Amino acid sequence: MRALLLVFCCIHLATAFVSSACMPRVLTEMRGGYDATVGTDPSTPIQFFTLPGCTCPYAQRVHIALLELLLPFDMTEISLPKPDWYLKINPRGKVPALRIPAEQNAVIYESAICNEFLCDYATKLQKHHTLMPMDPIHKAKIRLLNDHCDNVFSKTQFTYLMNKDDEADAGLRAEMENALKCYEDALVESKGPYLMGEFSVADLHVFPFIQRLLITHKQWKDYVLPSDKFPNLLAWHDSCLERESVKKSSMSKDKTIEVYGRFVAADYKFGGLNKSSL
Ligand SMILES: N[C@@H](CCC(=O)N[C@@H](CS)C(=O)NCC(=O)O)C(=O)O
Repeated sequence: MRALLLVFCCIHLATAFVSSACMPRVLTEMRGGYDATVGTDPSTPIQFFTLPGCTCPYAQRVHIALLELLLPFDMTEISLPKPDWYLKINPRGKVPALRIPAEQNAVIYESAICNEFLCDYATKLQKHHTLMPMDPIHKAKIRLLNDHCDNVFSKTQFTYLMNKDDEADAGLRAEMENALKCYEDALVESKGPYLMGEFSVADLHVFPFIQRLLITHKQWKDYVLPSDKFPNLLAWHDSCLERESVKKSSMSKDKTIEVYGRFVAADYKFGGLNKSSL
């Protein structure tokens, strides 16, 4: 009985330690009064720079990776217009970005590069979780899926969403479905539940975009992903939604509609034209 109690206490303490070590502190940027480039004790956890309210899909990729890899981090929310000091972190002025006090304050940006770094860093720290398989063919497949997301799929998604010419709608919808087929095919090949079988950087790279698609295209196009064409992709979306990392990094449905409502009203141009006044 005493041995059982001891095992129970050990499990409880271990769980409490892991969750407190991974609980991010949110350091909200206060204009003029705060500069995240100072105060860099090497024992400070990874600094993760994002937008407030989990609105950025690129930052969500990195947020999911940090949580999945159980890497302790502090989250700094950068409100727009971005403060000048932020250009010292990311000269491109975009989120996400990471700063690693334990590695001479190395700075990393671009979500795909941040996530490859985090996978390598977790291996270096001998964490037992990974989101990138060792096999070179599997790695290449993941990079191809991620390239497809950034250079093909996301553009079709936003072009269809923002289109206001009724005659062009069917063609743009078909282009988007054509681009989505790549994920349905990958899930058939992997036999699920995730794109490479196990949850990997391929899933967290595209998930934020498909999560937004399901909400915004229903709202403005009355479009739902057809279950006869995309049965595996719909099941994949639901499996991703059940993960704690996804729940913690997601903006709510109402917030999604509020944010995208502004984009739709303003004819915001996605896909490289992020310099809108919004
Ligand atoms: N290619 C970048 C895209 C990041 C990006 O566009 N982030 C947006 C927020 S969702 C941003 O910071 N936009 C501000 C700007 O372009 O000034 C990545 O993958 O990290």
